[in-house]
Amino acid sequence: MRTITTRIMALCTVLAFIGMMAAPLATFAGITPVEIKIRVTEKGFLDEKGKPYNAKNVLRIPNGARVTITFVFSEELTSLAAGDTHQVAVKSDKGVIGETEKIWIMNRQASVTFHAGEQGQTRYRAYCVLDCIGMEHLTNLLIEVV
Ligand SMILES: [Cu+2]
Repeated sequence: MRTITTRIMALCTVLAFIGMMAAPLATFAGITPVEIKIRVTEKGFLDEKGKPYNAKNVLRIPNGARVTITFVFSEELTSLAAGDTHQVAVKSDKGVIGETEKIWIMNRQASVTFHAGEQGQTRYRAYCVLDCIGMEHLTNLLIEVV
């Protein structure tokens, strides 16, 4: 009888241990990766509906998620900027965490992937690193971890 009790207790201990180990894993895996597309134009960074990102329209990303931001070259063909090239860097308070390839009419999109909130970061910003038409509107895409 005593042996059975001991075995049950041992089993409970093992199960409790597995539970403790599994809980953080489940939480981590439970956060769905986020994919966001952002249009890059001489007028600035726009969301998929064409609405500009600015101080009032901040891009929000969920804490802990693996985030991929795809920057899409979206200059109008009638504009001089159609011949332009952009390249977007993403920066946290600690420095640059990623940079896209160059995007232009023949290579229209490129992505940056990172973990939102890594190392306690609460915000990021993105900007074009090239001298382009409209560069003054491509200096400050605000990204907030929520
Ligand atoms: Cu640019």
